Amino acid sequence: MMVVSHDTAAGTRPTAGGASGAGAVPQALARVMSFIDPRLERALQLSDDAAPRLLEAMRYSLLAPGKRLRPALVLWAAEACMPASAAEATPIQAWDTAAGAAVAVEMIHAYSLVHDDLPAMDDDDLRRGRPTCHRAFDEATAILCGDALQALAFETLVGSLPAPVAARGLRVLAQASGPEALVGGQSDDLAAERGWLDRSGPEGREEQVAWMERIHRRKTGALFRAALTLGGLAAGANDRQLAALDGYGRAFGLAFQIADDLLDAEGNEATTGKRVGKDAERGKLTYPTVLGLSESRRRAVALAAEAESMLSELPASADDLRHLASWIVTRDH
Ligand code: GRG
Repeated sequence: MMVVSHDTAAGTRPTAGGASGAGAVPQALARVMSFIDPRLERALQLSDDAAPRLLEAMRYSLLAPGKRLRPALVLWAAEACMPASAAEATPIQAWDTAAGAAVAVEMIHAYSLVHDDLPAMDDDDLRRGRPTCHRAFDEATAILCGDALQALAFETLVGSLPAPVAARGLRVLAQASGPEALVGGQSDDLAAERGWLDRSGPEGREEQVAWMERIHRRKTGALFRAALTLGGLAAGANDRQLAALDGYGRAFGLAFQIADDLLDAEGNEATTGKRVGKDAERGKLTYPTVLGLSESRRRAVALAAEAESMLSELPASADDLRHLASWIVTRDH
């Protein structure tokens, strides 16, 4: 039973007792959501100069009920990197320090989902259990909504950290969102799907796995790693701590993606809140199509264990991160 003591407006970190290990993750994510959602709302309290329809679309997309994985990674990384005594005494301090970074990363994620769902890209009608942004509004508004969320992410991040940390953080978030990461991975993914490649596609199992990893490392993994790094930077992490978080993020990102492919192959619309079975329909390379279901599951579990092992030198305050790695490969949404 969760013992909730939260005052999200004042910024208190809710606490809980109850389930342990991966079983505790849904409650831990619920605590992240109750901490971060009021801050997402506040970040969208803009002046009258923000066009009303645009602002409505931004609210619709950013506040939709996602898992808030990326804010969780930011906040839990910050907590893991606080000096042990301080983290135990005042975990809330770590969350408060990193809150702006957590909001910024969720904005980038929400923008990428809005744009990915557009007819010119993945052409989806359902996202987070609701009509996609361009369905609920219109295509032009959805494009502008993504553009605006992206710009606001950087404004939010820079205003939330002391200058030298902010400069480093901005570079981290910009790289993870840019042509060598999120956008580049998306572009190559589309190129493969639409036959725009100037070479034949990957052949043979190993080449296909390497191909998928190169796409997902950029399209999905880079933002997870940026989230962890930003949380660490906000908490004043040292290089060893940052390296541990990054090693965790690499393995976690791939484990997440394999699990996502498995959900597309085996999950259902009611629990995932999005259309499933699309990858197979489009003949897309996925872990289950290349490796089969059981080998994909085996790799996901091994990667989750690898992610957890990367945190061996971090204190007990990294436990939420540890548990998240095993939960990510067993989730149903
Ligand atoms: C348009 C620049 C641009 C990039 C799009 C995010 C993305 C790149 C594509 C989304 C397509 C997709 C399903 C990718 C797989 C991984 C992924 C990002 C899944 C959604 O993330 P979750 O499960 O979503 O964390 P919630 O809704 O819970 O936040």
